[in-house]
Amino acid sequence: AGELAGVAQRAAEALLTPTAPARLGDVVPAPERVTPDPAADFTLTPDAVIRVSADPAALAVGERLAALLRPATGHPLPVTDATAPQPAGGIALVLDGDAGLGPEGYRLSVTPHGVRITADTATGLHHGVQTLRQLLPATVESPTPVRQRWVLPGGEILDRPRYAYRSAMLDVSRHFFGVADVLRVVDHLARYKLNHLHLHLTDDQGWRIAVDSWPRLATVGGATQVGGGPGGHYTKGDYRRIVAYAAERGITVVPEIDLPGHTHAALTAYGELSPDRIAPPPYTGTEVGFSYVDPASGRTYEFVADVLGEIAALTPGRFLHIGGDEAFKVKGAAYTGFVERVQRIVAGVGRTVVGWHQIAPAAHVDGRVLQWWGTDGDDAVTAEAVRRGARLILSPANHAYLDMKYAPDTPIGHDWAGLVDVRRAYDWDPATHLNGVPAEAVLGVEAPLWTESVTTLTEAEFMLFPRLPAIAELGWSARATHDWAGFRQRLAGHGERWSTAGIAYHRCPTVPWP
Ligand code: TNX
Repeated sequence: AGELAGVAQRAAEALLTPTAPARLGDVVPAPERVTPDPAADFTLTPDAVIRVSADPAALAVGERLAALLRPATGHPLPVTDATAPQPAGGIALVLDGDAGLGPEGYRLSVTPHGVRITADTATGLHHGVQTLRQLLPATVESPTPVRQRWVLPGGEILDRPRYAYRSAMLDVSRHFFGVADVLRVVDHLARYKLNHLHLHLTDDQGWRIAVDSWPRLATVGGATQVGGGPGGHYTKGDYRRIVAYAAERGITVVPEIDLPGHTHAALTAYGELSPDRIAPPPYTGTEVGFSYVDPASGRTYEFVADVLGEIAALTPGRFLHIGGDEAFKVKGAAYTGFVERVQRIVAGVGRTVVGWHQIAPAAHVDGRVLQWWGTDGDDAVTAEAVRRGARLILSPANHAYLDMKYAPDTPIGHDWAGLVDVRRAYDWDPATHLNGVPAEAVLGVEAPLWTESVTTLTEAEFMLFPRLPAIAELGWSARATHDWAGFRQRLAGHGERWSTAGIAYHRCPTVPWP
């Protein structure tokens, strides 16, 4: 009876108006090499099986692929390991350590007989799955079954990233975002093949991570936010959940403890860190640059070592971000001396330091990374730090800041770095953006979302879409693929995907949304 039902369903599907398949190159970020074969389209039928190399991480990718496809297709899509006989018409995820595609690359081939994704690593398979998802009709994003022929365009894609660091930042301090919201943001990053999530965990308005050795940081320092709402913080268990969920999707969490400025929330919890030793009342406004921990007090460095030690123990990734921005009241040698001491503490816990580019004047330490957020490509101090060995993450505020307004009438966001429409987000080159910085010094790109004016997940998504995919493409795609005319066409097709997935996005007038 099951078999008959399958036959009947296939007959019914054949009668459906076939939607034009996506074209093989219609993928964001643009793949390195696309070889279409119009004679080789494949239709995913109800009897399809997902066959995966017998490896736990690869099998987990297979299970997530099945979970992505089941709701809209209604197909059972059982996941089996590679020892099962190869069924006709299925999807194969093949782990091949000799594929030569690097730590994140993949090869995807579509023939009338099935889809095969090959990669050296489970992360590569995961990226290939994101491409596969985009090659199905937009209705695949539906949370409920859709009557539809699930056609994939035939041919082969070979794909690898341009940069090793591709990231977005979420400021959970100015407004707190709970674990469920953060996991959904992780899903958005995964969709566009980003591989880092920078969490801005502390600032003047809130301290968002539990620290056992200084418990009031979270309980007192986390109790409010911009505008005076209740705020909140992550328990260590919450944070571990975020780290694990991200890791399953090829994403490394980069935690930021912003020092020595942007520390008002910490001072409300521990007055002893303040230059006057008095704990101030909470701050719920949006000014910057007024607070600092006392760089002349030994207690401050005990605090930093305790906090960074606990954060490092929770964080498997190699990077710890120490902030360093806008510490206007800690000047000259007091500032560089503080940063150098904190850089040594980070090295002491076995991690690589990242800081906003204001830390450039401090001495070099092995591997250090500066995150450049300026708006003018002439920055002699940052270029000099690069000559001394620093590498760069590029987040130019006038291109990559997701809290900038799209247009004068955007209801939320800032405009101190100008308006950032999707074209402005897309039209720059990380390799040549900063004068005096060689292309090899660029580790990658990051799109930060500051949340002074962003209060809900829906508002965050409105600021992310469609600019996050633009920055993701700068990070992933070879420069040779860079082309605004082509990008706006490919991006346009994603509007329907986002709507179907319940994501409210900004309909930039420069993109031909359907
Ligand atoms: C500057 S960029 C800041 C943040 C603000 C942001 C608002 C940077 C490292 N610091 O504290 O939230 O501008 O756009």
